[in-house]
Amino acid sequence: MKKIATFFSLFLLSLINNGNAQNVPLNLSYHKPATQWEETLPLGNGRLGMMPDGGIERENIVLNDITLWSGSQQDANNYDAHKYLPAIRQLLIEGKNSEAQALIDKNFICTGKGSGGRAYGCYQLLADLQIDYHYKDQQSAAVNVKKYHRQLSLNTAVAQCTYEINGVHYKREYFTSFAGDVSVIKIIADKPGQLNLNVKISRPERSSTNISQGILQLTGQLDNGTDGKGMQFLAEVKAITTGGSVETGNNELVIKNATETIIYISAGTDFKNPDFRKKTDALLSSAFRKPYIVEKQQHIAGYQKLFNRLSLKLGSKNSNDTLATDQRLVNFHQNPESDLGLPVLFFQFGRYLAICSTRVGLLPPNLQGLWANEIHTPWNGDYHLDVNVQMNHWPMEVTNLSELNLPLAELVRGMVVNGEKTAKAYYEADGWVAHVITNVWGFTEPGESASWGITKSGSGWLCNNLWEHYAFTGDKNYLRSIYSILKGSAAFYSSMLVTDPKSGWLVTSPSSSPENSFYLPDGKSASVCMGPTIDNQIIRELFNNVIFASKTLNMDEQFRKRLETELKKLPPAGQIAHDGRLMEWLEEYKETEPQHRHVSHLYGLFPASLITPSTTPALAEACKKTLNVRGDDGPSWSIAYKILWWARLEDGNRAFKLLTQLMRPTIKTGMNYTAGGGIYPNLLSAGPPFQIDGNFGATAGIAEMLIQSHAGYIDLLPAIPDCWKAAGEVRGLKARGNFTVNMKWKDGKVISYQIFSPVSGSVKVKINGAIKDIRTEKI
Ligand code: FUC
Repeated sequence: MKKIATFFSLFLLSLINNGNAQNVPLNLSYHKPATQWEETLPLGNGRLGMMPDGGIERENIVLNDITLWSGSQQDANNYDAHKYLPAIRQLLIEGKNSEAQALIDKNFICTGKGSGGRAYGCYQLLADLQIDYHYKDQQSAAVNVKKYHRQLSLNTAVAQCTYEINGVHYKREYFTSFAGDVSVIKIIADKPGQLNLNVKISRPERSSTNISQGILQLTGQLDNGTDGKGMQFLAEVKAITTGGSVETGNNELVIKNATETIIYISAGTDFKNPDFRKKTDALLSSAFRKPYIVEKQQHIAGYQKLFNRLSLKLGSKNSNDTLATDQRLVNFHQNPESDLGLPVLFFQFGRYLAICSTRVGLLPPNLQGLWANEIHTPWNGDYHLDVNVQMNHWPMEVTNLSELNLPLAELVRGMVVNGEKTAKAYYEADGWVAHVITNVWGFTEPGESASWGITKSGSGWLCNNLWEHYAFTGDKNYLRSIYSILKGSAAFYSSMLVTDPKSGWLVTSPSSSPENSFYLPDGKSASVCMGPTIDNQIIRELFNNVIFASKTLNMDEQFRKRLETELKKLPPAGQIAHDGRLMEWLEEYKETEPQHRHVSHLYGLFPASLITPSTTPALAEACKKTLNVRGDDGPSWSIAYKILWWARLEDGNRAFKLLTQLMRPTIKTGMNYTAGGGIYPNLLSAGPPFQIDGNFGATAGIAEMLIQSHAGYIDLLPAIPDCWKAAGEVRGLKARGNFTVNMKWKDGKVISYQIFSPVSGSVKVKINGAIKDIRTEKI
């Protein structure tokens, strides 16, 4: 009976999978094992990550758990800071920015060491799993490897590695299960008794391993920054075999003469999960009781529920997909128009990474998603609030992964209590604020250096992400649930704005334009200023959103009126400098680094829609000039942002040029702030080092070339480059207002389309240059 039920459920699953099948196979493939971490294949199920290198004699597999953070909750607010606020503001009014900056460094930053402190913590790798493979004749094995192939299927979220040695075919299959919440590795030989291997687990520090009842365990506790007793973690490894045996050796599993083995890895931490040991045990034991094929099918079905919502095809055939991916990257770099399949793969890889690096109820993707191979992940692997974590979420709505925005909303909700303390301590202000960085512990204080740490658009910018989920879904219950967060953020800005004596506008003070600096008339340089353009734009957008929300939810009339009055006194969405560029600051300062990677004052163009070519053409022109002077280089995230801006400026060819710039092959890992970017052989994006925002930003950028919906209508193919015009098809893009869009095009013209909505009605759509009222189809 049980067998029949299993068969039936497999049959049903196969029907579902086929029903949604993506017609294009989407594979990352390679003809050799990875030689550096940036060539390994990222697998993840929103919590657990695994990156196998496919080694033939020794394989290293980096394991991750997205919750594994050192540090702890701390109060780094300087409660005396507000006493210095009047003096800092006065210095800024007098044009003494560098003196104001010095005073901030002395009295107006966080207490302790900020992002460099043990309590702030960092995201870390969980462990390294090491598998040593022993072949009959080890020496000849190394030289007699044939038909080596390693791949990651984006259609199934399963990685594979196959090869042949001395007439034996070996196959490994890896996945981080979306069903059983464990990592699984199956290793098969096509001749009996050929598998001999040892499995070990380790991490560079703060852990111990042991074996109990055939289970290899790694346990430890990270530093919390105070008494050392921080987050606890556990990873368990168990192997089962067909034929042969599993023995336990010196802290290792020894598999002898097997034909097939399946390795299960279960892991957890005590982050909001005091019962983690029990849960880790339970996940492990239910995994190895389930037939492998069922686990795999359920995994694929769980993953495809999200992934299969969208398919994209450029051109009439997908060329070059039999080539190794690293070779494809090289070819694409030389001749970007020769492989229309690679941008599709790269686009879908961004969606894959989103699905794999976050899940509802858990954490948003950090600077590296959930993949880290070090104890000290670059920039602590944290959440940067001056573009990076926001960019990680830009593809979520438009590429039909809406619920993956919710973990960010929950992270933000968790920041509010400390953000209220920060608002009081520094500004004696209402509401809540976050500056430039946060972690899983709710850090909201200014950073440890005035030059970058005083930026205070972090909380307002996060509210844009929270808002977009509402704009795309129209979900009023969700709006109600985030209203107090938005209102608290608006209340902060509203109560801390000051009047700029020169212009009479209400502006922030002190603040900065993220990470950038300028020359003062006396030749000195400074970062700290009043009313940088990004603050003005963020506050304008936030106030408008809160006003709209309070009307929609029919509440808070008094507060709404206050914002309406203040809105009239805010600086405009942008000012144009004498050289025709958009001004980054209230004053026409000369920037110290004209090609700076941040172009924060174009926030109004994207993600906001305060500047558009049709409503504010002069400002849009000024944005173009700004971008031309800034240049097209930078870390991958900066290039990805430029794709989005050029897409909003409706220049598809320039957006495509930037995409090709972003997709330069690289293997560089040394930190570079200024130029370079690039894509590693495993398609992860480089700052360098690896930083995932470039992937997410590029996926959002490609979507923005195909569809836009910020100007009161849906625009089909607003910025399609010439080389994509011949033919294409996309199914499942989303537009604001909860519309789902399918379309086909030929020679740059939309030739068929369908717009779906949960309610029947009509919507304005710009098709081939004309805006029409289109009846929607009911989902
Ligand atoms: C921002 C950027 C850097 C880097 C860091 C993680 O501060 O300016 O380039 O991406 O975040």
